[in-house]
Amino acid sequence: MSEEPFYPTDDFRPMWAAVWQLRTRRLALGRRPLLMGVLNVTPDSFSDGGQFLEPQAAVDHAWRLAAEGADILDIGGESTRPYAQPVPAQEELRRVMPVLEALAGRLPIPISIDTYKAAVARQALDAGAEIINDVTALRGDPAMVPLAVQTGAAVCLMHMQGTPQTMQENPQYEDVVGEVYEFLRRRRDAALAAGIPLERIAVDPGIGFGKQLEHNLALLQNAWRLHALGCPVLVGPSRKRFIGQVLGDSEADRRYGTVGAALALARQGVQILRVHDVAMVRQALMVFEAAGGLDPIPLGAPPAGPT
Ligand code: HH2
Repeated sequence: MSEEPFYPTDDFRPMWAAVWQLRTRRLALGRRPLLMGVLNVTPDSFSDGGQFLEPQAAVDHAWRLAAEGADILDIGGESTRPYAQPVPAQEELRRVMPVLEALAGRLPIPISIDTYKAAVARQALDAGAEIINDVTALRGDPAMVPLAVQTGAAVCLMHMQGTPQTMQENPQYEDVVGEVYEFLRRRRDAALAAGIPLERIAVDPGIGFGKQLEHNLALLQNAWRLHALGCPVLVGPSRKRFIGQVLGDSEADRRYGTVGAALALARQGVQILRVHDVAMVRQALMVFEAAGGLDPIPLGAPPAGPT
């Protein structure tokens, strides 16, 4: 990693990814991040577990997220929170497929399937999903890479140290930003070598996946460095534990802290944010942009004030 102090400016933008090619459409990536709305059809997700297990409740929530301005809907049927138990593919399919079938072809925004199991991704793609959001970065199931190649699905490659069952048992790094960067570079190159084009690949540092507070903060502060991989950068800070740790209050309402993280990431040109609270984050980002929050900071001394 470069040691020079550096802050991204508009001069740096031309090398950042400007589109994410999905299976059947292209998402234009602009200055303000797109929002991936989270829909967990699980009994045990860390912040919304059990809320959308009933298919109709999940479908209603999907429409609500789209109405609030989500650009992508991410549907998951297995929690990957620390210590969550894996569920068999059949159970994951039983949770997500009725929801996907009710939404596909109707919901105007593209659907992403949050799974590391090829059997789940295959059926979701058949039903109309456009993106495979794989928290194992396509390492969890050998059938996932060929599936992505054959279907032309877009992929999100996320960094995780360990597995959800082990990842919070004292995760260690010498240089978390450098190591996560290298991991994503290797996974990007493996995807490219297998035949997944660069424009279909997004990368994600995996906030909370095998990371302590200092690691999460270093990754949030340095997310802009991932632009050098040439792929859209996606980050999921939403309602995560680091927020309570920063606040020194494990009971705090983490939605406010999510907004703070989202603004810091937007400032660094992160193209996609995965969030539960779409309306709240979207409104904050729109006002942040209008107030100049995405403009380069003018360098040099401030003009002399009145004497
Ligand atoms: N975080 C979670 C799940 N999937 N995918 C990506 N690409 N990036 C993330 O940061 C990410 C993710 C965990 O959050 P959530 O879905 O709310 O919880 P759970 O895994 O308990 O369902």
